[in-house]
Amino acid sequence: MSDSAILCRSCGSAELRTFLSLGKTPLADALVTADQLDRVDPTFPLDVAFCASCTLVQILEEVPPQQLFVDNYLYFSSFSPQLLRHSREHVEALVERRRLDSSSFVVELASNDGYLLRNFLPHGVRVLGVDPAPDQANAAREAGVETLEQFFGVDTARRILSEHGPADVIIANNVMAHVPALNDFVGGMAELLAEDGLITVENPWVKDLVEHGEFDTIYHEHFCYYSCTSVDALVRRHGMFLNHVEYFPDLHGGTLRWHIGKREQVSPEARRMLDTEVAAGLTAFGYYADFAGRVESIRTTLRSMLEELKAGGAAIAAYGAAAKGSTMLNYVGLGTELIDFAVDRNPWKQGRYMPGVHVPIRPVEALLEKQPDYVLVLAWNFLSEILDQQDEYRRRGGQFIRPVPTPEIL
Ligand code: JHZ
Repeated sequence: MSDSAILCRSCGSAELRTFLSLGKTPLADALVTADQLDRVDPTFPLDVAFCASCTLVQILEEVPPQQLFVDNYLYFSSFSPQLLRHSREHVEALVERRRLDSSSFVVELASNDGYLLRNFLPHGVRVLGVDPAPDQANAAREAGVETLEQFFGVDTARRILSEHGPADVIIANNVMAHVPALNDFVGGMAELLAEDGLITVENPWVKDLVEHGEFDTIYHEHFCYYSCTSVDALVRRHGMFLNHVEYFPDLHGGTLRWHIGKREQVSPEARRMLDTEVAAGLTAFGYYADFAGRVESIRTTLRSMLEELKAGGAAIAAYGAAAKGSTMLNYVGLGTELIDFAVDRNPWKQGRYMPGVHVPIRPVEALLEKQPDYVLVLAWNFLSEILDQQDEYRRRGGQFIRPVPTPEIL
């Protein structure tokens, strides 16, 4: 039974079943400027569905990528030391295991500000970044990373192939979720990859999203929410194989790194992960059926917790003008009547306002200046990093609130 007019972005099946509706929300990264404060921000439906045919979880709405990643995109990867460390380690492992040197060619899709590719430069490896966001592409070039300012798909793949030859390694971190034309994207990777080349793709795991209540990572930029099962089906359609899987439980709420190649060499870890997903039920609709109820209960618990604190005279701020923060504030209904301001390290975001709710975004130093009683951690994926960094705020009596998996004052 299908309850949507759209077809699955991966397999084209009409068997999409909706299991969660977050209502209509604004674009999560469309941070509002001071002169836009009088307007009502545009909102778009945010409904999530399961494909009964290939198991891919996806949203039904399709906001044009130009609007999402070019016109309204202030996300720079380089603001998290944890992510920078993770990326550096990934590069070092690739250089060593694949014996990469000046004869090798590495392409990264969604290379952002060059946070990852720049680690290849000391090894003399030829690199090319592909990213449509102009400010991020410029920052990458300044870091010495050649960058093609474009969306990736079969056409871009052919252009790169004719100018640079096949890629020995293609890296696609937190981008496969961001692509509506999924088969064009994966088809492009298949064309560009050398016969013995390796693709690594990283993305949060839908199992962690569901089991840890991470509903706020659902927003219009994220068209798809992956499992090993859905990735396996997707890459096989393009003559490639999911050969290996690595798991990083602390990255972005639980991230998988899929190793994909043109030769079938499936590791015991990859088989185990596929089996785990079947055993956990991820491959059937029932697994997702009670998610909406759990999300609703996070909403009511968090809202009443903050309302009670506020009624008792507490001042409340938020940490992280993250995209997921926008889903959290808008879905739960947290505006300036409860949250005085949000802080963020990214200077591109400071001075703007959170979409929809118009909570102002300040530099992180505002926490010590204003010393609010509580800080709701919107960027909960960086919680331990933030707690370490905010030692002084806590020493002075400030307290943090984590919204998921269940709202909790730490
Ligand atoms: P962060 C982004 O989502 C965007 P977001 C994107 N759509 C995606 O897929 C995921 O990442 C994976 C700030 N910060 O990274 C930086 C501090 O202020 O969780 C960011 O603005 N101080 C591509 O936006 C925000 O918090 C700090 O110490 O939900 C975190 O956003 C740290 C560590 C971060 O992702």
